[in-house]
Amino acid sequence: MEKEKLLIRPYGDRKDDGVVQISFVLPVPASEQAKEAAALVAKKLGLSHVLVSAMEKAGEDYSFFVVYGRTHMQLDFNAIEVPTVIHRKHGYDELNEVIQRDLGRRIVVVGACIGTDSHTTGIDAIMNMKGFAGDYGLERYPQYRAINLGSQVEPAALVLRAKAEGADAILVSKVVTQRDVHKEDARALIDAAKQEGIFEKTIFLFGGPRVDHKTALELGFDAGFGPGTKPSDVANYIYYRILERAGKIPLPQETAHGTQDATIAGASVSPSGGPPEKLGETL
Ligand code: B12
Repeated sequence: MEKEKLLIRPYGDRKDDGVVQISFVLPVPASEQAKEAAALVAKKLGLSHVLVSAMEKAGEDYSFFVVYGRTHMQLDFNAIEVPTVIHRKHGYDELNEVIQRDLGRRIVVVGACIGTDSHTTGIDAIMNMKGFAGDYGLERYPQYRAINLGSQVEPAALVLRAKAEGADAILVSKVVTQRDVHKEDARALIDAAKQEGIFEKTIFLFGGPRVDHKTALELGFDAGFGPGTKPSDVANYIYYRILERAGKIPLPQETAHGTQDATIAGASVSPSGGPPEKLGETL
């Protein structure tokens, strides 16, 4: 069914005034000429009522600007569809119980922050015992065997370790995204997994502050997890993905593996416009 249009535009003071704030650096020293250049940048971006509200020196021969202006664009919010990771969710004890009941073994996961990226906090938040935001990490789950290789791990090395451990899932973290290095490394990992013959049978999770589910799917992963992800989301997702691959629960979306994914488009999950439904607390 065609959804009713919901036209929106940004606002700062009054609804629909179109006011936005942008900030950027210009490679010239701060001066009245530089300030005018900043205003021109905003106008060339299509803004009207431009106001340069701050100009600061940002190193030798560079200046930083904060500029206000009005945009006249609007968009139909209801026409936006974003693939979102949706999964059923059990509490900690219950998840351990259902894994034991349905799989009769521990789930093995191997994770790392790959490439030259030295940020360990993201992968640690998901895998380490302590976890994140009051949510236990995978190491804490008796039904998970979680092997965290840390940071600066070559994609091929992560794949080889996962293969040696017979991992159900590979957890990849990328925090640095300069020059799209996160995508480059993610592709290298998927290529290595294909070469080692474990692509089809392994679940691939991609996470990081600038990672989203859509990008992860495009790169050949099963799912993408961004900022605020809790380890319990990951623990539940992997369990359901294993069941699904075993044909135990039918779910709607195709993945790079040609199997159904535990993911559905957020927009169609929640036609009421409310938050996506987390299905039942119990099976
Ligand atoms: C702490 C930090 C560092 C520490 C890292 C310490 C450590 N042990 O990790 C140090 C000081 C070492 C560092 C170094 C650098 N940093 Co730094 N760093 C940060 C900082 C301040 C916080 C990052 C953080 O800890 N976040 C907290 C964690 C918990 O959040 P998260 O990573 O998003 O993880 C969550 C989700 O994304 C998700 N998730 C993440 N991974 C995964 C994986 C899976 C499988 C799943 C399911 C989920 C998941 O779950 C997590 C929990 O919800 C950020 C800026 C910021 N405020 O974000 C810059 C930042 C990330 N750093 C940055 C940069 C550029 C660097 C350096 C390259 C700087 C330099 N020129 O040397 C170096 C890295 C060098 C290298 N070889 O990698 C940039 C990255 C820019 C970009 N887009 O590429 C940032 C954004 C700062 C900035 N604004 O410029 N950094």
